[in-house]
Amino acid sequence: MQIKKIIPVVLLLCIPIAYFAYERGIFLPRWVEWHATDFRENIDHDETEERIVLKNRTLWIDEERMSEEGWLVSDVQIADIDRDDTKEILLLVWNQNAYGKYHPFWVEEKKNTFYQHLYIFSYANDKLKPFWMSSALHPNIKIMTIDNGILFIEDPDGEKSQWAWNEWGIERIDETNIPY
Ligand SMILES: [Ca+2]
Ligand SMILES: [Ca+2]
Repeated sequence: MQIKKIIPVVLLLCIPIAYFAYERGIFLPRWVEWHATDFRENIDHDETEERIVLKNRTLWIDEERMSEEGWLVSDVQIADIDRDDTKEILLLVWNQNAYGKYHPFWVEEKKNTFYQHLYIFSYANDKLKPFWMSSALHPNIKIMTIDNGILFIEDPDGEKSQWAWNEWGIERIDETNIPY
C-alpha cells in the first residue's frame, strides 16, 4: 500500500483514540493529583463500616459505583463538614458541566471543556444524597485536607486558604471573622 493511502487511515484511527483519551482526562492539567484509596469507615451511623474505594478516578462504596458516568474523581475525603455529628463525603470531581443540572439559562457553557468541582454528599440507605455542589471552581483546588470541619485548600499556584461550612455553603474563613 502506498504511503499516501496509509496516512489517511492512520489519521482516521487517531480520532477515536484521541477522543477516548480526552474523555478520560488525559489532557487535564499535569498538576492534578489523582488519588487512589481503599479504607473502611462507618459513614452512616449504623452497625457496620463501609468500604470506600477510589480507583481509576471512580468512587465505589461497598462495591457499588457511586460516581456518575463522565465524572473523573481526583480525591475523596470523609468529614463532618457542617458539624452536626453526621459525616459527609467530599469529592473533587472533573466533568464537562460548569454548573450541573441547574446551570443559569443566560450562561452558555463551553462545549468539550472539563471543569473542576467540589461536591459534598451525605450517605444513607446505600446511596449518595447531594448536600452541596459547587459550580466550576475558580481558582482550582490542587490539595484539599480537612481538620475538625475546616477545609484547608491549596490552589495550583501554591496559594493557601481555609474554608468552613456557614449554614448555606462553604465560605472562606481565613479572611473573615467567622467564629470557628
Ligand atoms: Ca455504616
Ligand atoms: Ca455533617
